[in-house]
Order: sequence, then structure tokens, then C-alpha cells
Amino acid sequence: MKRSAYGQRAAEVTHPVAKKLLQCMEEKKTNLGVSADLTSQKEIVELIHEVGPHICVLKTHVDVIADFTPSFTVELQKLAEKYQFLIFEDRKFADIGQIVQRQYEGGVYRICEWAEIVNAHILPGPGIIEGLKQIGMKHNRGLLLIAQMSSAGNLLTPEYTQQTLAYAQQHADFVMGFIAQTKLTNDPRFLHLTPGVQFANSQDDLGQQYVSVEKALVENQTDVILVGRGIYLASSPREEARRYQECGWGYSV
Ligand code: S5P
Repeated sequence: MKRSAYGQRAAEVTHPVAKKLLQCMEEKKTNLGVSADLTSQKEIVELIHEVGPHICVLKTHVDVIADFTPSFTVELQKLAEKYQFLIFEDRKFADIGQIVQRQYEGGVYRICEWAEIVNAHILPGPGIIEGLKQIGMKHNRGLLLIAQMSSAGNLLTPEYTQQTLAYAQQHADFVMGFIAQTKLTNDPRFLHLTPGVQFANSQDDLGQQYVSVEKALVENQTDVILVGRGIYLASSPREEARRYQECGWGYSV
């Protein structure tokens, strides 16, 4: 049987979360992640039942959930187990190491207890990675560094992106990849996850810029597409997730 590049990489990488994600992609034949940016627990659970079989990653923004209760994260983990996907809390940490530790471990959300993947900006310097790492490594977690953004006028210059890559290489025991629009490195240890992907629109009215599935995966050579409104606002999120899955996987094998 022909193995996809994802399966080969799963065998090669040592980062436990990168390995788990690549194995999940290979087994489920999907490089689709869904951004579940809905504002009630019920809506998110309903969305998961629709899209769960089609995704490798569920990306959350827990702080937009109006009726959030800590038990929600227990349910999320059960659903991740049932449908076999990884949970990625899109927290975009951006503070000094000492504060991000508290934001990651404590507060209302206790993110490190349930999110296998989180992300961070490197604006404050490498102390942010060191801070998160001290917490995350104890829980077998992974970090994505935000190397590029999809939004118009963002300040992430090519030099900034290169510095992100350098920091990732210095912390490859914890950093498993990037939020990026294009592939930054051939280093197989790092995964590239790309938000701002949609079939229908090229932008929204607040600066979001979309690329097609083909552009993300073929032209820009990234690994995982992250789709939000393109799926959760569709009349059938299940069918739409299936379409993105088929399209994305078709470009990757
Ligand atoms: O550069 C970025 C990085 C991220 S993580 N651009 C983004 O849009 N995102 C996230 O992807 C954003 O926070 C949101 O959760 C999702 C895009 O949602 P959509 O509805 O536009 O697909």
C-alpha cells in the first residue's frame, strides 16, 4: 500500500505530539483541522459530532465561549478520544515567560490540562518558549510558533519569520511546528499548520485573507489546513468537512 509522506514522517519524528498528529492524519486520511470558533459549549459539541470523523485537529478559542465551564474541557477530551483528533487551543500566548506559565497552567481555563497543542508569538523573545516549555513538557504537550499570519497588514516580516524558525530549532524538543502560510523549512520535525483557508471567499471585512486548499497545500507546501467559517457556517458542516478533507487529502498523496 502506498504510504503518504505523513505516514513516513510519523515514523521519523520524535516529538510525541507531532508523531501523534502525523499518525492520526495517516490513519484518518485527513489533513483538515477545524477552527471551532463558536460561542456556546452546545454548538461546539454539535459541530464536533458533525466534523469529528473528518478532522485531525480541533482548534479552539475557549475564551470566546460565553457559557464556559471547566467540565467542557473534560467533554472535549472525551470527544477527541471518540473521534481521534488532537485539541489545539489557539491561545496565541504573547507575554513574558513568568506570565505565560500562569496563563497556560492556571486561571479558569487550565489549558495545559486538556490542550495537546498551543501556540505562541515570539515577540517577547525566547523566554516565552522557555516558560511554556517548563509546563508543557511535564504534560507531553507541543507548541506551535506563529511565524506568519493570514491577516492583511500584519507585522510579521520575513526577518521575523526567520527568527521564529531559529527559535524553533533551538527548542525542537517542545516546538513541533508553525502557524504559517508557506512552508518555512524542509526539516521534517516541524509541521506547518495554515489558517485562512476557504473554498468560497477570498477575504472577510476585517482583514482576513483566504487562500484555497490547493494554494496552501500544493503551491505553499504546508501540512495541515485549518478551516473555520468555511465549515461551521455551511448548511451542512459534515458535508463541507468531507469536501475539504477529500480535497486536502487528494493534494497530499
Ligand atoms: O494568521 C492567522 C492565525 C490564526 S491561528 N490567522 C487566523 O485566522 N488564525 C485563526 O484561524 C483565527 O484565530 C481563527 O480561529 C481561524 C480563522 O477562522 P476563519 O473562520 O477565517 O476560517
